[in-house]
Amino acid sequence: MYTQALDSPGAEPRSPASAGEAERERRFQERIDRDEKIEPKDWMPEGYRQTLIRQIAQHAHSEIVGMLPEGNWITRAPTLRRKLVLIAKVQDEGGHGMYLYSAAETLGVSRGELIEQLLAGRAKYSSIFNYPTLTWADIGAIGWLVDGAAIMNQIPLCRCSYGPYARAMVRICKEESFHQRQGYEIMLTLARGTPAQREMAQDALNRWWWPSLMMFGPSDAESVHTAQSMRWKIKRFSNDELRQRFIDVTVPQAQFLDLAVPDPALRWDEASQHFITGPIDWSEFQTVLKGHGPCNRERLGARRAAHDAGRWVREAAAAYADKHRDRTGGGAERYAQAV
Ligand code: FAQ
Repeated sequence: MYTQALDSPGAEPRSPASAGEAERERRFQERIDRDEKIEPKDWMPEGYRQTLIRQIAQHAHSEIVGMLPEGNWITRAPTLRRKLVLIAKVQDEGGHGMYLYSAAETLGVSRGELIEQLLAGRAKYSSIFNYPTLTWADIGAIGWLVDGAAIMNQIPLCRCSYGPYARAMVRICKEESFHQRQGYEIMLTLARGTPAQREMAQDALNRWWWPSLMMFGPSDAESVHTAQSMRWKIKRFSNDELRQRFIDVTVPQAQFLDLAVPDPALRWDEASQHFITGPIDWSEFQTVLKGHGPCNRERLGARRAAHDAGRWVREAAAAYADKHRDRTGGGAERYAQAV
């Protein structure tokens, strides 16, 4: 995707073209080291801008595609209360996508361009959303595990060096926290329910556990962007550090539910005070990233169909903007561009 425009991933910042450029990069890094926020109109190295566009766009796409697995259950939620909560959650995710596209736009890329990359299959979104939601318990497991992993990854992003991304993450994290609790509450209800409900909860944990661990990205040894992103304070922790934190808080939650984590090698290590898991099957992660996960085709197909179905709304908004441009001084036009 956009990374192709970058220097070789994980490499040192580009050798500056001039002494002036070197001086600007030095001052930029000093600002980062002082924990100052970088704002859209500030000078920034091209690699920093491109890294942020890549990460924020991938994050925005994940929120939008992430609406699909849960959206699948809105019509079949078991009670009116569950239905209301699920609709609100899925709507929140759409909102997160919108904030994030807006944050990316402050870096000089248009939302239309990013959406076109997604629909053309040239952009990444989180691997986790290429798995199917087979039963109602999957909605509980997504809230508990997927939102739980998302929070673990995203709380540090509230301190990201780029102001618009950091500020968007504050509200997103508050909402994700509610999402995580609603998921855990579904799991608790099922785990304390009938034997069939309990079995459904266990089956969902079996299927979502390993893909949730993969959400944090490749191991530190394989992660191409972490070192540079941490120097720029875009990322504050490595993929493995965040994955370990997630494991350490989630295993006791599974124990409270009296459900078994599907990992025979899982053990508590007294020396390090961490839960140690068995090996992650990274070949599965790579398969999903290459587009061959269980639902990759279905997800992109659904997004393309939604985009086509919404064409008349965009056209109507553009026509409205044209008609009222003079009267509103451009306000309606800005509205049309935003929808
Ligand atoms: N899936 O060098 P790294 C959510 C790619 S939101 C797909 O370690 P980086 C809310 C990575 O892009 C979930 N691709 O990369 C919700 C790179 O590819 P590239 C999304 C992945 O950027 C809940 C390559 O592998 N969250 O769940 C994945 O330093 C419920 C090398 O990796 C965010 O996007 C993956 N899992 O670290 C919604 C958070 N992992 O670009 C609905 C922001 C890695 O070179 C329902 N993003 N890759 O072609 C981040 O924190 C980082 O981008 C990481 C990856 C940690 C995801």
